[in-house]
Amino acid sequence: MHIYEAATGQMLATILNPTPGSCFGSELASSPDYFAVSAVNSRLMDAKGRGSVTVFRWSDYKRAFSKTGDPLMGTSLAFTGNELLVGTPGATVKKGRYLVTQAGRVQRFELPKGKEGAAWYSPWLVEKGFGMKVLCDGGPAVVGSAEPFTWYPEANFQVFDGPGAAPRFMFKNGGGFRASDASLQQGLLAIASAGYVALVSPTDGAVPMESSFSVSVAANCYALDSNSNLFWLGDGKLFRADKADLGGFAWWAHASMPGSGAADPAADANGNRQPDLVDYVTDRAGMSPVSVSVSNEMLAANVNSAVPRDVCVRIEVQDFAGGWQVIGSWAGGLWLRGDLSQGVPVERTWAQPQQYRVVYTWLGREE
Ligand SMILES: [Ca+2]
Repeated sequence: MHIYEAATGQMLATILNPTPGSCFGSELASSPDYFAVSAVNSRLMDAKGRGSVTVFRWSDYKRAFSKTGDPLMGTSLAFTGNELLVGTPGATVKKGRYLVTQAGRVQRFELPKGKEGAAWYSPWLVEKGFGMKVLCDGGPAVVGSAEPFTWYPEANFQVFDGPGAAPRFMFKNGGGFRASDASLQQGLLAIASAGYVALVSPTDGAVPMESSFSVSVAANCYALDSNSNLFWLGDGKLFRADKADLGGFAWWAHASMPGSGAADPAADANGNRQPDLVDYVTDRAGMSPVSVSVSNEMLAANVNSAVPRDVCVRIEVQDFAGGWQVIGSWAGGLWLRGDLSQGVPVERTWAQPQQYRVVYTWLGREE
């Protein structure tokens, strides 16, 4: 394995394979102080032999510790704050008096010496694809389980909040879901399958985007840049979207929570310090998505077509008993009831001017 200076291309060091005959360098991971190199014995699920993982110090490229295990040990690697997570699909594990084959596991080794903590397993234990992916970007760790070698593949992703934590099931798609690749950046998990990419929040499982592509070109590449531009490749094209524009109200509210990195204080249109429908519509549609004018005898309203499609706009007027009556509603770019853009007659006296209000309703699923 060779180490290069990225800026100059100069080769800094060469590390020889400590276990000749193995695929040293099959997976890599790096933290500020350490880097890990795995030597998966074979990519085939019926592999014989041993896999291994070695951790080196960046300061002198010397070995910190090395671990050996099942053939596919080190198929995935990820550093957390003070641990290295090592995924081993198809691992054989001891459960009481029995040996369970094809369980899959994620081992946790503490830095710097490699003291082993309690491993993570699938809640179903026997799930040989468990550990195919291990991802961490500072928050909870995500373990991907995929069985891409079967004719009827299934994949799922589980979240582990910390040492000793039970898995929190997060994302699963239907049969045939291969999860050919996955990555975790800026608090968003991207999962690629053939012709399909999904973005998922590992915090609560909110899905801001699921895209499918018309042909079988894999959506196999995605990146988030520092300006929250999201890029993904699919259908032979490079797509770009602003992370803030993804998804409907559920995702917007999620992304606007403090600490998410996506909150914009200026987006609190109604000043109640909470992300809500009014803020959402204002943020997505512009400052004045609905304008209402009242003359002596007519009320007219114009709704900006940029109002999100998961929001229904209702215009209500107060009747003389003090109640509110819907006189027009608008959703998905259409007036559903009463075309207020043409103006409708309203009851109005000098003694009691008629009041109106604009009400937003979310058309999404309540959870
Ligand atoms: Ca608000």
